[in-house]
Amino acid sequence: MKAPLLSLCALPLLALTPSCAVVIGNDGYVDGDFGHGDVERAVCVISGTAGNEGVSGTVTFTERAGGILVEADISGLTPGLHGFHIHEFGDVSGLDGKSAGGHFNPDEEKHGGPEDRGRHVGDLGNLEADSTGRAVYSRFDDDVRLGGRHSIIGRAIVIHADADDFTTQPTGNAGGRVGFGVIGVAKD
Ligand SMILES: [Cu+2]
Ligand SMILES: [Zn+2]
Repeated sequence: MKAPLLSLCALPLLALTPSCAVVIGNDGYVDGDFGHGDVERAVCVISGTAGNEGVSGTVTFTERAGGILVEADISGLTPGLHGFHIHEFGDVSGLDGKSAGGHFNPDEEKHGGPEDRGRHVGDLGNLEADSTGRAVYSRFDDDVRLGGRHSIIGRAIVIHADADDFTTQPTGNAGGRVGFGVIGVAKD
């Protein structure tokens, strides 16, 4: 929940349109109103890329005090670690996953691990699939947002063939893209 501290319209001529509202939320970010209202939950349904059709699952992002709770439950992976990122574009038209672009990085930081300072906003670390190919992930993140400059709405989740090493620039050397989906607004 945001407690708006300030709401103003810079230009009187624009005062008739709700889209001119500027709200400084208690997360310190200036949030434009992109028509999403105050989004508190987002969801991404994962599909397999070409050749990886067995990959499926769901990723959710839920606003909580102190950050965004990121939860994933993915099946159809090979056992072991798989790079798990938010990529810049919610474009899943390319069946190899490449149309999603690179890691979401609004602050032009270096690639890193999820607990690193100054990482890409999209750097969520790795999923770890068990011997049946199922990966369950749950952690709080204080870089991703559901509004404002760090908003992940309309961007993509990409799951990779290999582990993210948190070091190689700018990708983490996580290999090909085996699963992807677009992050959308979810019912609260
Ligand atoms: Cu990635
Ligand atoms: Zn990255």
